Amino acid sequence: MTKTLMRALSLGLMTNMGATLLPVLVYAGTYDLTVDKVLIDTGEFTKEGIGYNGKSPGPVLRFKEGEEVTINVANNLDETTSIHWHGLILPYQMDGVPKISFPGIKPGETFTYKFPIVQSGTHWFHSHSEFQEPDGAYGSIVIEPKKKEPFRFDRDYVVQFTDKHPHSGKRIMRNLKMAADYYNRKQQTLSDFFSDVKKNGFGETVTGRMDWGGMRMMASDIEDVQGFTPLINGMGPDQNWTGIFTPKERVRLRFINSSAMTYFDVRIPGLKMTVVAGDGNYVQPVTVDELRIGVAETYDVIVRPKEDKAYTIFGASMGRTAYARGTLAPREGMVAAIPEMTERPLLTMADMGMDHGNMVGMDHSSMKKMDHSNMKGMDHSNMKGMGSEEDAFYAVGSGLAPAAANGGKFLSYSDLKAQKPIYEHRKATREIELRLTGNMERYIWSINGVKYEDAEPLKLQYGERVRFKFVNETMMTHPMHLHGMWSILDVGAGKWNPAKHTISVAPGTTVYSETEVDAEGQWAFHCHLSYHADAGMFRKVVVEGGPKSASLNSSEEGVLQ
Ligand SMILES: [Cu+2]
Repeated sequence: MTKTLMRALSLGLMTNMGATLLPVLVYAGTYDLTVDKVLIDTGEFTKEGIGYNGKSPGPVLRFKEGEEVTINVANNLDETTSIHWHGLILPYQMDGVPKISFPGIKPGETFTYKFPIVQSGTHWFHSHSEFQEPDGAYGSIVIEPKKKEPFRFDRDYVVQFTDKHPHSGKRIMRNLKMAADYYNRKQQTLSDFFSDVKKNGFGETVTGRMDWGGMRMMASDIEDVQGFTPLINGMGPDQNWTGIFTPKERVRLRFINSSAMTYFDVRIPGLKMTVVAGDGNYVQPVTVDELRIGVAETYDVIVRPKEDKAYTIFGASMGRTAYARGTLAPREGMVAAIPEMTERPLLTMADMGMDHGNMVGMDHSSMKKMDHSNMKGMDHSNMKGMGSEEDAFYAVGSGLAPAAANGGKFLSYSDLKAQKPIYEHRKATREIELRLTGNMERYIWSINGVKYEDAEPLKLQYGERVRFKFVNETMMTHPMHLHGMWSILDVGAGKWNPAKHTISVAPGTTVYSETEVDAEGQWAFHCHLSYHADAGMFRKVVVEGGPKSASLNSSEEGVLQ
């Protein structure tokens, strides 16, 4: 593959405590990527897309913690491109967001990224220009740690999920703007209506329908872009990506969700998965039967297949309109049964924010200002709660609350505890409220009711610890991604709260994360659903007052992506 043209050990200089200059060895690697028009074949359809080094997904970039990387990115497209290194901590000029970090890479141009690798784990990279990412411009990153990993494994596979759509990203956005339900085929039908009447009675069903209409949403509106084929490492369900193992080996799977819009519920029937890392950071191991991976998140799991047989890696989309399928097998060509998808979830009144029993951070003070006047007579008692135990990161009674297909353990954010906290625990210096807002009918997505073009940058002070309060006032789940700095998710574990780069906020919930503002410059902060980000659920963040901030120009505004 492409990975390394030249790797060299170069000589660097480092000051040691006694002010003597001592030479130290610095590992430096040079990598070359081309950005190309490529052909994508999902097994169900073929389309033109965008990839790296002639393929989508692009290569797995393998770095070492402590390495100085030089990455030459040559743009062979006839439009501007960029690469954002998702989850990597680096100087903002290397972060790859056009108009925020740098001007972008023009057609025919080569841009050289150069930065130190200061972390380890599973990450990925993607274009931050236009709709190149949904069109296929992504790859994965595996960083080998300096120290021994805190768990054992014999094999190691990247398992990168994507949602390939026959339409180009541009066309999808045009269609969504024209009719927000353009791709939502699983709307409740008339026969659903009659079966609801049978179950719940006429009055309640009609009231329910009217409320849904008033919200401009359908109860089945969980995936606003349907009609895609889920891929694992670029392969559709029939193409069946396969990872080989020898029975009793410990296999590390690096799940990455590089989808434009799709959450996946991932399980491997017959195997338990031990989650050992989330978003590239080690967590205290937790063994589960199934997990939900939000768009842009990564999870590392260890599985131990003991039998000489094949196992299916099964990723059902959250709205159950499609599934990803791959295989773990002792030999090529072996297959296991493909399980049925569990029932498609329906949103409930709880997902509209009607339920008040919730809230992870225990702050009830700012429940959404919703108009409850038309809710009179609603009976909340028969709300469908799918999970057996409550997951604090879903509204009580939420139709989206996950449950393992085998009745076992489903991973919750509450299970994620840092293995070793990155920062000392301290009280946040201030709180910033970010209401996730939208108008589904016009396909406008925004933060605090203001879309990106109309918003002032969010200003943070270098050295402060900010507590973000995400209040989801929409009926969709939004994976919020802050660039350049960690988002320490408040799972109620104090100093053991896990550091993530992407925080999924379910409908009707309030979720808190804290950020140690330790990276000066200009950064992007946005929903990672491609079409929500483009529609305006996006902010520029400016970190002021850092050691080098005098040279920053925070006045340049730009429209995203
Ligand atoms: Cu969103």
